[in-house]
Amino acid sequence: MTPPTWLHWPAAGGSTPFAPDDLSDLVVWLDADDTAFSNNDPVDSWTNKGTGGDADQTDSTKRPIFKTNLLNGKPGVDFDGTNDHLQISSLALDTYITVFVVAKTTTAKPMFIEHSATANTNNGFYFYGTSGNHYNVRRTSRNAYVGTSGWFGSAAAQAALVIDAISTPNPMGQVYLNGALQSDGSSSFTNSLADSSVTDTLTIFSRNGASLFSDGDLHELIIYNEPLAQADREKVEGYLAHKWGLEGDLPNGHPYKNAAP
Ligand SMILES: [Ca+2]
Repeated sequence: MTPPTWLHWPAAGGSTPFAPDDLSDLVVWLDADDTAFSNNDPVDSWTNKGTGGDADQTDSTKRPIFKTNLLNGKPGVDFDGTNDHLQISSLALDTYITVFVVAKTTTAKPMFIEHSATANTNNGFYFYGTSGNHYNVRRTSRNAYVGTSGWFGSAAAQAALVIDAISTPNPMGQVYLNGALQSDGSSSFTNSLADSSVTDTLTIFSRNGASLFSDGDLHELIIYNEPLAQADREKVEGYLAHKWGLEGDLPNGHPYKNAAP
């Protein structure tokens, strides 16, 4: 027999706890804590829980390695810094997007995520750490941002919860580290941009699979095809921080400092 509907739980419309797909326009969601891989498996294809395609590597020598215990007892995908990378082909991204990364990479070969190979001269996007202790976010030649120093500190590697919101047109872009705003977009890039869509390859932990290979661990990558409002951005920050044991790094006063959303 069919049980009475009042026994069903949770109630329709409720969503507790928060998950990234509670928000619309989720195009990329790679979650190392939700895969079918076993320890030391080469990652040939990382399932994308967003609407875009999976993150693949057809060359067996260029596959990162899944590890079950890399960050506070939780899994991650370990890139070798030599040639490992993953790619999502034919991914459509708008001009204004929001990117979240939970990663730990070395200062010598820091995190690099790129949509199209020539992001500094066309409508592409890239987001990377530089050897000068900075993060750089760029969306076309007219819309750039260089983060303040100190992102990596002096340690060789650092767990990071990173957010980049590309938003209209003032500020041109923002980068957050562990829920704290680092800086708004460069004032030297003041042209407003239409929110147009570009379809290209998203390369993860390398520049176009040809140079600047990141050395370290990726735990979660989330991209929304819109600039998230503050309240939504903070939910994702809180979700990621508590999931990966990084909530102690959230600033005091963050709405999800003490409990996950
Ligand atoms: Ca390799």
